[in-house]
Amino acid sequence: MKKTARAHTNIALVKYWGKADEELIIPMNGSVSLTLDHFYTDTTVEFDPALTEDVFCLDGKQKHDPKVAKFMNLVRNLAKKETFARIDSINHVPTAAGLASSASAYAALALSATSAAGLNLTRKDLSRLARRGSGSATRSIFGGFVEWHKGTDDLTSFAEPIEEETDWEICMIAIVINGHEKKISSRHGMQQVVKTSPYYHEWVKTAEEDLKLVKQAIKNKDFSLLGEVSEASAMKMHALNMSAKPHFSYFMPESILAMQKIEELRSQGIPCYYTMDAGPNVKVICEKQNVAFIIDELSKFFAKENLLVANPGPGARLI
Ligand code: FM0
Repeated sequence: MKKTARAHTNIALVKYWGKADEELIIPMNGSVSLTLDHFYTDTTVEFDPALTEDVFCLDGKQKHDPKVAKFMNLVRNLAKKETFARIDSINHVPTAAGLASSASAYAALALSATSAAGLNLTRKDLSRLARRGSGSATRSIFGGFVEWHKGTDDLTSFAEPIEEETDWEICMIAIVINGHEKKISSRHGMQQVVKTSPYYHEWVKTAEEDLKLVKQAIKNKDFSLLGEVSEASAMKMHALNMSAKPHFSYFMPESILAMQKIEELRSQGIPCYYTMDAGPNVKVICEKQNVAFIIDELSKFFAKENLLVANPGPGARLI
């Protein structure tokens, strides 16, 4: 059977940064994210008895990715199946935006591969499975605001929607910054941080409070609380990177410029906050009514085509 699934990326408001179990991808702390509408991955899986190994194509180009093969073995184990599959993935992310994400990739693969294998997993079990591909994918099974419960093992570490269809007009503006920096994958970066940052246990401790506050902010539609906690969580994560041994950073000069501009707008009374992940792009958290003004201001410093607006998006689904 051939099945196609679509899953959207998500941006963490309270970040996941560090694993308690590398093999099962159990995080050190829980996280909360917003699934976005504009950036997504479509993945088609077809099992074919004629194949002697999995064939994976990303955006039309064949790739050798041992992580994908490993993930497909999990699906085969669940389905008690030995057949290999053809996997075709298309990333719908503006070219060179640097926002392509393992979150949408493994959420789409979890749904398409299990469906093509004849399994009908609950969304909770899909979330647990997606987690084995990439931590952030755990959350992309669901739409809107999502919480990943860290759990303690494979059964208890899964995501759940907080508000899947929110009528809160929250937006993200991604400021695309094309850096030529040496890339440090999130997998490697967080590992280095857990092992060597002298501040790591404070991160884990304060994440608990951040989770509580961000959920309270979502419940009460308290934008400034949401923004403050999200911005602080991101900056704490980046501070961990700078305190690791050897230290590293995802900041580029333009990332800092972007963050300063957002702080300036905020001091002028425009509610907006920023977050950053394992790359130089800055994402602005704001409300719909302020998007046009913020874009106008940012376009004095950044090319308009590098300012991408996204709204809350849906969970993974078959198409
Ligand atoms: O999304 O090693 O999922 O909570 O984006 O594959 O589990 O790529 F950069 C911050 C995502 C990390 C925060 O890490 O790692 C977040 C981050 P994996 P991911």
